[in-house]
Amino acid sequence: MGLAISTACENKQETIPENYWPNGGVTYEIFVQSFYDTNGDGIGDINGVTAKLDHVTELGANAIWLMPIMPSPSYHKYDVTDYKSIHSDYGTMDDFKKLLTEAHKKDLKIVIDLIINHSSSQHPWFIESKKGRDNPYRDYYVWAQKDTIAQYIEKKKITLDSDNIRQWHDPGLGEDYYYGFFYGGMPDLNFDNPKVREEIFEIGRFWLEEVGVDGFRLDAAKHIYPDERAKDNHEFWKEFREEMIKINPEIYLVGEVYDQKEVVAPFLPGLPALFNFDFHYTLIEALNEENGMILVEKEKEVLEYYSDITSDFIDATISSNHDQPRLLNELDSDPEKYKQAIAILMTMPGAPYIYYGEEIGMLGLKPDEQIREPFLWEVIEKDKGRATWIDPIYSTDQTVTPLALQKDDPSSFFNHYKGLIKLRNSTPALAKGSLELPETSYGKSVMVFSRKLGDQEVFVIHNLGSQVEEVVLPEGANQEIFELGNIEKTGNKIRLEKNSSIIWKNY
Ligand SMILES: [Ca+2]
Repeated sequence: MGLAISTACENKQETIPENYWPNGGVTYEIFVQSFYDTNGDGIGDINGVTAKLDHVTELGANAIWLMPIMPSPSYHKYDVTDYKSIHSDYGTMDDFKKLLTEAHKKDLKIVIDLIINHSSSQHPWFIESKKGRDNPYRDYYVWAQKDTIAQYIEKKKITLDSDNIRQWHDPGLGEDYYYGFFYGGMPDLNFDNPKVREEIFEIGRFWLEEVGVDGFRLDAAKHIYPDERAKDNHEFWKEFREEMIKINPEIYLVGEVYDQKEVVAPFLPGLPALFNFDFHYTLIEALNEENGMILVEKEKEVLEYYSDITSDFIDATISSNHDQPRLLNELDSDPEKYKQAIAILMTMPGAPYIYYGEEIGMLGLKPDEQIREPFLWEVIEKDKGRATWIDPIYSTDQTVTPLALQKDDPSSFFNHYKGLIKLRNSTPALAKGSLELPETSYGKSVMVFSRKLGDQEVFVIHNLGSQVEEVVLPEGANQEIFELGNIEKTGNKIRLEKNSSIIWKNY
């Protein structure tokens, strides 16, 4: 034991550890449609992502998650009509392959959204399936006779991630209804059919092997089978992972299981990374209720709960995403709370996700289109690539400072994000360390924890409140590495004003 410690001391790590991503790295989520338009049609495109890779590397992210890029009749593209090509609004497969090449040159990974729970009702499979009971594609979807599902047709309960009350839909062609969890335009695929499973595995192989993506974000992963068949869901994803590992042993799979940790955790053996929605909601609650320890305690609980199932997991923390109101709106549009929220995200365990536009403080509230507004690269007169497919309501030049201007302002959101990500990337204990809770108690609005990796320890204190808090310098805190807001230090006494934060390391 003594030997191990002294060896570690001699090799003090100050750089990013090997295999850093995806375990502790930062992923940047892009809605291509609103990102950067290169051909002047008003719609962001794949070439626009390629053109702006330097933005992602400057920010310090290690990977990009692209929201759906496949052909689809909807602007959001979560209902696919062709699983093996690129939406023509976004460009071509060649454009996409070029993006992969350029991203990989910059050591950026590319993860794409894969939507397999359902297809579009305009997918050729469904068009065939609707034709009748004898059609070879009939069993690609879930059909039932009206009489056998009578009690479900009138059901009234909605779930967390669908406003849809009735999951059975009448195609208007006779007695049979089809199942579509989200709505009638998204019929659920029938995973009891081995042919469907093989089609899906084949789609995965195509993107991994022939195209060369680094992984998938699996949409609606909880709904492959209905809720009462949870075990079948878990087993399906294990099988999917096994099939994908055959092509790329380092494949990254991150799943969307929109639920509490008890429901989320059993998916880990199949989906080693899962979004931590508890983190998102608790982060907002902690800041708005000025409750210092609620997030630390919740996160500790989640990590312990996950660890009981497997040690092989990635906690994909999120501060917001394309389905949530913009984070700044959730925090009363208070820039100090917002900056602290990011300081918290970047100092807590996990592999954080940043939703595009967050780094410049974009705004947005439901409906969903308005939380997916065009990125502001430059002041509008000079912004060559600004998307115009939608009129922004919340993120305009009057409310959001475009990126180009923020770059020159040391106190901008962009430089705040950039500074924190850099700190995280250069401090291994912050990226991959354990989460240690304090033994003593502090004021209600004080968040205190430390992160340990090997012999490195990082001490973090945030005052989430609007009132001044005083704390004592933690033992072992030798070198200050970050400060946010107004802080006064007198000897070992630290005085933290509203939404201020301070971080030290032991060496
Ligand atoms: Ca375009």
